[in-house]
Amino acid sequence: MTTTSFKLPVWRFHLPALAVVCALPMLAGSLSAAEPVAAVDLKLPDPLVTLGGEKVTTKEAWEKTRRAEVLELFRKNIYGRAPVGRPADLKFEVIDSAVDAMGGKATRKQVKISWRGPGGEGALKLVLFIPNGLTKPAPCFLLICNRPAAANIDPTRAVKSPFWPAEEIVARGYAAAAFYNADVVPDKHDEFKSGVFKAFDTEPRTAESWGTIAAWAWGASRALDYLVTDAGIDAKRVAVVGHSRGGKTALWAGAEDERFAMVVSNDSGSTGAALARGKTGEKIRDINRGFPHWFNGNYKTFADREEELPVDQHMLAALIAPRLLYIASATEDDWAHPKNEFLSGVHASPVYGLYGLEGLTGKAFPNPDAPVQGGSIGYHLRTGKHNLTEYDWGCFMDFADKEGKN
Ligand code: GTR
Repeated sequence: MTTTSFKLPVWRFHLPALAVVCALPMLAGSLSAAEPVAAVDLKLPDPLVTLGGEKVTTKEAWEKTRRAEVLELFRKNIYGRAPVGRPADLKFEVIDSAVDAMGGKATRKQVKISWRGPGGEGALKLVLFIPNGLTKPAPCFLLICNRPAAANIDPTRAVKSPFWPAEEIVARGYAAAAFYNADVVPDKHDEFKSGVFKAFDTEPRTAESWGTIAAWAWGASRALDYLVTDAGIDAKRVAVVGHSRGGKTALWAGAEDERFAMVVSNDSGSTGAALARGKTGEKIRDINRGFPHWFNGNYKTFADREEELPVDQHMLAALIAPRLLYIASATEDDWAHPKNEFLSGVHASPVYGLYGLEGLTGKAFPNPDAPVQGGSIGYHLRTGKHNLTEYDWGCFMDFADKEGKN
């Protein structure tokens, strides 16, 4: 048995809350001295003005009114509404367990999490490694894996991938958990006839019915339903992590399910962390054309009408407050638009401010490989391509560690 010397992070965990729209002028020119851009007014909706026009100045007002408004706007206009939360008959079956995984450094479990709905049944397989030798339950990183499972989240560890460096995660005192998103529903447009849609959707589907990103987020919550029951896991310190389409999913999972104590969005781009207003690369028209199943019907109507959306993605980031939020970008990922990913964090920060927490307000767009981790919203711009790497994971864990020492 090994012991780890890491300090257990004390992630903040909190309760629900709620939003409208006014113009928030933004000087993009203040972002980076190295790469100046013209001052623009993105006319962002204000997370802190209610639909009734009232200014939100306290965390109580945010939680009581505005947070629910904002969440509802995202359900209605973008991600859709899940027809079910935790199904009554959700089942957990530990189908594999080994105390001597990773050369004795971890306990491995594979858990079949299954459900049944009016239209059929389904299951996801959670792969979990818990560090051995800890004196307390382990905080956990849960990856929503959007790449082939065998090559990326291999429970045998015969195949190792930087996409999920489970050994490194365990070595730092965190439990490493992952599931394959396609277990919930495959990533294809088949008119919502398979997976969890088939199990739970009622006809007719509407323009507000959930899309695939919301379905995967639902799966992350079912994985969390298991994790909170495992005595080896600290239920109050589970982070949800995703890359690209998985990063969009992680943000939505964290917005919908406040049990996640930390949310990590890696290279999530359009309809993930990146602001839609002023976005270059992938726009709303592109994403709906390429992936018509990811979002709801209403979102299709916002093609080339970004500025008419009653929300923008900084408000999705704000829904994570006051929990930890980490946004990561890559220099060669213009399609995702790193600067607009950073700006979501900047403009979500006033909501963190209601809790007396520091976000990214006043922070300059950083140089590559110089993470900004001082507050409750972290950000880095990694040198390189659209990918999830060991460098990214190292930064996520540094951020979680650091917070624990505050
Ligand atoms: C792209 C898509 C992005 C991103 C990416 C991925 O093709 O345009 O929004 O989600 O796929 O998931 O790798």
